[in-house]
Amino acid sequence: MSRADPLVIRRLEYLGPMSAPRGWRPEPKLPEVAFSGRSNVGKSSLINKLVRRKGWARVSNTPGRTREIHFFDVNGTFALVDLPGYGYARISKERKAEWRPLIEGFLRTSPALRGVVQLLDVRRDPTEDDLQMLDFLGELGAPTLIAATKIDKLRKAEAAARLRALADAVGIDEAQVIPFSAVTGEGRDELAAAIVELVRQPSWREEEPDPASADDASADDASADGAGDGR
Ligand SMILES: Nc1nc2c(ncn2[C@@H]2O[C@H](COP(=O)(O)OP(=O)(O)O)[C@@H](O)[C@H]2O)c(=O)[nH]1
Ligand SMILES: [Mg+2]
Repeated sequence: MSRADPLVIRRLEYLGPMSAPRGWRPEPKLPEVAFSGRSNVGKSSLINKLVRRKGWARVSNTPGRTREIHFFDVNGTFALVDLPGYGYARISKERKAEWRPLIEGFLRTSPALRGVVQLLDVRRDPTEDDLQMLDFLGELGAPTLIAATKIDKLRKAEAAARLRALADAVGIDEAQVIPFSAVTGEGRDELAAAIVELVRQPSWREEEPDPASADDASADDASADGAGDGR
């Protein structure tokens, strides 16, 4: 019954952290897939399962402590981007708001971003932060996969009902939700295959005009210089 692994991990390399909007980040040489979710949703566990490394992305007992964006080179094929977990109740309001400019700035500006894996705990209703993130991704137009985490915590019938409720709550088709368990490995290959597919697609952003190659645009700029717009 074992099918071929859609994502064999041959090489894994940590590329470094981004800690501020417009701060250092690795050269965007590889297509990027970002992982988003609130603290404690199971993001580190999911990433470890995905890349088949125990303890690769730190499974933290103090959620909310990781405030940087971490970049990993997977097989030299794509960059796995681990976004900071957001919305942990125990940290102050001020702290809570820190994630927004960093995460949203990255998602808005990275030229290499191909899509986002949004994690939702299958047992819980999406939080206000979850819904805001999904709205933001919708506005951006970024291809988004939904992973419903900790599916092993529910019995089959319960899980099916919760998956339906979750899909309803975020307004997407149930078929777009990938049930996932870091404990049993359920959903690992399905998620891996979806990511591989995402990485193969051209960026949804490439439909926008490329300013570097737009001759007409520079001609317009030149004529605008003489227009005396006061700058
Ligand atoms: N039963 C179960 N527990 C999980 C699963 N994924 C994560 N956890 C647990 O949930 C807690 C938070 O996981 P972690 O990966 O650190 O979440 P993060 O804060 O989103 O990175 C830890 O105690 C994990 O052991 C899962 O699929 N099944
Ligand atoms: Mg974590």
